[in-house]
Amino acid sequence: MALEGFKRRVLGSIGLLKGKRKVDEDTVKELSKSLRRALLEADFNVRQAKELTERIERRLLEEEPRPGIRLETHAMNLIYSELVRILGSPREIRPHNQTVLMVGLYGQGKTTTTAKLAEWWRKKHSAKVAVIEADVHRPGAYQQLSQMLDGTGIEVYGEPESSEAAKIVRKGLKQVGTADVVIIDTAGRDSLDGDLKEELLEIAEVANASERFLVIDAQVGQAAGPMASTFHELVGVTGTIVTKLDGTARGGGALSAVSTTGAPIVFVGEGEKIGDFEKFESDRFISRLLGMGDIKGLIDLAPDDLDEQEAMRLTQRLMSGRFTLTDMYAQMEMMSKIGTLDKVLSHLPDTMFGGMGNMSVGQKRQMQSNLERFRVIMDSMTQEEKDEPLLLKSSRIRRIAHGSGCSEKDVKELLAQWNKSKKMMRGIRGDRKMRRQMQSMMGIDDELGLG
Ligand SMILES: Nc1nc2c(ncn2[C@@H]2O[C@H](COP(=O)(O)OP(=O)(O)OP(=O)(O)O)[C@@H](O)[C@H]2O)c(=O)[nH]1
Ligand SMILES: [Mg+2]
Repeated sequence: MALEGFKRRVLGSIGLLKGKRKVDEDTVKELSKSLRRALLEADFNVRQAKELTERIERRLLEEEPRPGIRLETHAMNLIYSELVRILGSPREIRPHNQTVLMVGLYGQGKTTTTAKLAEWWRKKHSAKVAVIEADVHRPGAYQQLSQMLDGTGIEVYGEPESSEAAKIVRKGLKQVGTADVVIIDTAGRDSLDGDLKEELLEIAEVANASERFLVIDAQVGQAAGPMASTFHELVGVTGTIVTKLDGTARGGGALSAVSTTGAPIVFVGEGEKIGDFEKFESDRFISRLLGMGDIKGLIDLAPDDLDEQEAMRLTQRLMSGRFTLTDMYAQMEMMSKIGTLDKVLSHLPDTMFGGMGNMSVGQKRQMQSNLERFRVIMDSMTQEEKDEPLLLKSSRIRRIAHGSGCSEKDVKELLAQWNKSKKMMRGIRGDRKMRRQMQSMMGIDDELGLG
């Protein structure tokens, strides 16, 4: 089932609670049934769907929503946390004494991921990593892998002329003997037919790998479960890597794969370049799946002195419609505390903040340098001026420019930016859908007086 469908169905199930102040058993049963249907259509296996919905049912009946939180939001949070639970806590895989076998269907990103993973462990863990190209079917596979790893110093073993994959692996393992980690890339399969099955089994036997990673394209929907189960029977999958999460797909097929194999997602691929690779975090993934944006990711970027509460308070204030220079200042301060804007924006839903998530790198850089300048200027303002920027006529502007060592033009630019930001915030406020999305992400309800 297309992922949009999954999200729609989940929202539809939750919709059954609309307008209710308390849960009743009938509604919960109905919700659970509808949710189970959604999960089954998303290729969850029957047992898993049953367990999941039973837990949600129980929690809905037993747990009171936090004060001020609507029942629907409460249910969404429960579903979210249960889905996260299914994906499990991410496994820590130490790059030491490991042989990793990469398997997966044709074109899913195995070769690219082999290179990414090798580089990840080399760079982040200073591990001595080697790779073996055991794909004897894709022309140029060895070259593709070597090219990606060019300049990293990672050893690439391959025999482009050979057609005997298992032999390559045997020789390769000997050759790279002293490496901490050896990663083996294998041939893609259209489907797992006889010969290829045979070949993979042979490779698996020779490799005797400590980890078998299933590489799966985020776009794979319905087919993911059965596909994963075939590979699982063959090699015993121990970890899942989801690729192409930089695209529009949200990666729901991966959930079915994980629920079939029980092998947690360990890493995700987010682009074609070797560095476009991240350790997997289940809560971010589910947020994305349910279209909630990566707000958790945003909060995670914050250092210790910036807690979730503060982030929420700010969001609330921004959405309240008041938007003084002080608010903009707080927003800037938070963003600069959190890190570079670039990092922040990449974690927001594309449409949020008037499409800021879509800004080009150049635009983002420009904004970053503006922010720094603005901050200096604002330090020369009185509190009253920051609260009521409309007070800032030419004599005050002159004074502030002088005090901050900037030009009057700079000060005017800041005011123009404030005007623009204010409009943008109004835009968000006026956009009901966006507002709701933001509020539900933050666990904020309409009743809290945001209207
Ligand atoms: N955007 C994006 N593209 C990716 C990602 N991972 C792989 N690709 C692209 O997907 C295509 C296929 O990737 P490969 O690594 O060759 O896939 P493969 O599974 O080795 O393919 P075969 O060897 O033919 O089975 C290439 O064009 C990659 O650049 C990713 O995370 N994001
Ligand atoms: Mg390949």
